[in-house]
Amino acid sequence: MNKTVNLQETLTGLLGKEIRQASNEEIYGALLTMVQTMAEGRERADAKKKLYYISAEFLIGKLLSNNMINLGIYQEVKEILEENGKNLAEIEEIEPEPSLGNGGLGRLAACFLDSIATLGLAGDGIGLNYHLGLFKQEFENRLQKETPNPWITDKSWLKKTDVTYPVYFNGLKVRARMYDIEVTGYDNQSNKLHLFDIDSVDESLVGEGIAFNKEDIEKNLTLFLYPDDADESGRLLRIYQQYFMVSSGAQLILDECVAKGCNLYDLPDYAVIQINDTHPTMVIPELIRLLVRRGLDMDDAIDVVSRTCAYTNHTILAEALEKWPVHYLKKVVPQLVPIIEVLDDKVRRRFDDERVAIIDRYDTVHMAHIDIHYGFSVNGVAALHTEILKNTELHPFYQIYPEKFNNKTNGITFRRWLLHCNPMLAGYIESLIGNGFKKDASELSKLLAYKDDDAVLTKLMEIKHKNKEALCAYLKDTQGLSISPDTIFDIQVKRLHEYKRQQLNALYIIDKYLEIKTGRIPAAPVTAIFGAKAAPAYTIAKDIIHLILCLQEIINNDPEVNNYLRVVMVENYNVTKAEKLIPACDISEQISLASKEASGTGNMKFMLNGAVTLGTEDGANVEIHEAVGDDNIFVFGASSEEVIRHYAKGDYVARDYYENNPAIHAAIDFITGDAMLKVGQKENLERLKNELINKDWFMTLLDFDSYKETKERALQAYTDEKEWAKKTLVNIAKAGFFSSDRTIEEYNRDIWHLA
Ligand code: 26Q
Repeated sequence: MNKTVNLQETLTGLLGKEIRQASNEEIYGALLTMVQTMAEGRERADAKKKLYYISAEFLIGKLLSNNMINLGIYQEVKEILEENGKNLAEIEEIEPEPSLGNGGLGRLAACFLDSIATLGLAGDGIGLNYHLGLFKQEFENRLQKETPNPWITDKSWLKKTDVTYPVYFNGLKVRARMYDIEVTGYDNQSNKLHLFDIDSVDESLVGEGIAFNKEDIEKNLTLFLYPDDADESGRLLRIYQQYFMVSSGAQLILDECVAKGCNLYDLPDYAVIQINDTHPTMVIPELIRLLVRRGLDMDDAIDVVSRTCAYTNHTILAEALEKWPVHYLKKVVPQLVPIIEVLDDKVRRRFDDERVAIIDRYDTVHMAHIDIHYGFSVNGVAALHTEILKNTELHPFYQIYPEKFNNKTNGITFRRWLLHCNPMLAGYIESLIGNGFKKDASELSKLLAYKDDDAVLTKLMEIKHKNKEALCAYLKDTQGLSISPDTIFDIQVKRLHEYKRQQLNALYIIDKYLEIKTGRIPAAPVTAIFGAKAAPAYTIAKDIIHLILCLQEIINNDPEVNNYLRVVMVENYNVTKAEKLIPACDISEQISLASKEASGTGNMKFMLNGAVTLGTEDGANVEIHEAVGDDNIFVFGASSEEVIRHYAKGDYVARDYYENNPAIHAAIDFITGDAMLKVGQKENLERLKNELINKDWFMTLLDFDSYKETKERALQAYTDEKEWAKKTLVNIAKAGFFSSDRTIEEYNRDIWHLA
């Protein structure tokens, strides 16, 4: 690494003037150029075999500070700026956040790239360069409104390359161009994130909100991340995007392997392709097609590809499993259809079982089934999730290919989720146990030695309080909200989905509000904080946002209540906001219906920053529970077995709970009561109430009593400050397992086998 660079001189040279004289924008631009040059100048793993992590999403977050940390220049740059009267935090604000992902799956891909580079492995990302990314969320009349989120500015981390590939759709040829973003590992090498795009995309296509002409492919192909798939043209565009990504990616992979001397029969010795959920699944038939064109016979091509591709499953929600009608594929990528038919035919010859077919009797292609039959590895993302895949969701496949199934419990990069977002805590930890934990996260367990050290416990609570103060200032600044750092910060931030059950948290808040109104004061004052985007076409999810925003209005303005309870809904929750919220959290809400959250990764980020989990036995919560023990987590709710049994029997009836449980009855009735109708929309609130009583597919009411009782215990526990600080310490000390460095080492050991 280029440690000899004189940073001050370099910066002044790039600016063409003294730092003191430059604007923040100019300094941002100069820093970006300097960091990019340093990253490019770093070594790259030069191994025979390389991993390609192909994903429709890479939620990378802002890059400036993170890259400076990974290059080892953060502190020095910060000091140079300070000496010149400049503030790095203000300069960071200038950088737009690339919103190239929806949530967990995309953020996981970004953490993985960081760890792959940090571990010195040869591995690049392949994805799409969405110009407007995921929509930006604005609140208008307490409703979510979507607007475009342009992030590509003059000064950008994206580097345009000369690498281009032709991609053929039915009757339309486009030219894919590759853009690169440097991925800097921590104190190690740099890798690349390759993002494909076409030159003809036209941002002026966007009309009201995020509406655009979905049929003009040459202008809209990489305009947005996941256009609405509520209508057929949206679904077709999704297939265009996916094929564009995998066809460009497959051409890149073959080119790179051939350049290294690979004869195509040996592809698995040169490349391993990790398929991030089913969005890139078409890479399998596309590679087969390309290999056949280059002279392999079909059976050999299928064999080679099957030994190159591995698949990760991230969800067990039926509606999120991708299935495409054959006629859609015929319309967009007819060249793949005969190949998919061959793949289906081979399966049907081997197995007389409709459940494992690729093309079902309704002529629908099951994308995951392609991955499982024609990949060599299938992994889930947390222990419980993998067990559910093996025993329930993918059971027929597990019976056929038990050796393909394996678990890789998710992880997070500690560089971003501790060193960068919580420098005070990171610095304090270093003063106690040295800096080994930055490269070997398991060293965090050395903190356990301080479990009964009053001075350490006090200091941990002081740091938390400072982070809460910073969050208060930020929320005041950005949303004009007044909250107190002397209340418990209870935080639920994640995508809005019924299975994640933000509505359960909201019902609790209503219940608490009603209790306070009758004079029952909580053990400690609480600030309930939410952050969540809802898919634009997901009506009930948007109704839940409306409910929370109405509660924020009513409760925060009620002088009888607002000293004990306040509600905050953070606008446009994204990576940047997560970095401010997570270090300030006391109670981490991980309350999905057991069996539905594949893993969760926010749960790990909160734990690492010293929050205590209030959660169900779902996803990686189960492993967090095992790590910290019963005393350092608050667990509630029905088990995954119970939930799966209810679904099998169809015996959960929400209305019974509504009718027989007075607290539930009152909370639900409140949704359409006078106070709410004064500030909210009748149509939305009635629809939500009706959904909870008559459907409640994710069993909110089943867990209400248990949630309430457990949350009361958590609030009570907080009042014993020393005991709470101990829980905080144990959570941090036990977080080492959830480093993505550990996850990536396991992927490499069991699946990738890179040198
Ligand atoms: C599918 C079909 C049509 C349109 C959209 C989609 C679609 C898009 C995005 C389906 C799923 C996703 C994203 C899924 C996701 O983020 N899953 C999360 O992955 C995390 C990383 O493994 C887990 O921690 C979370 O538990 C899981 O919900």
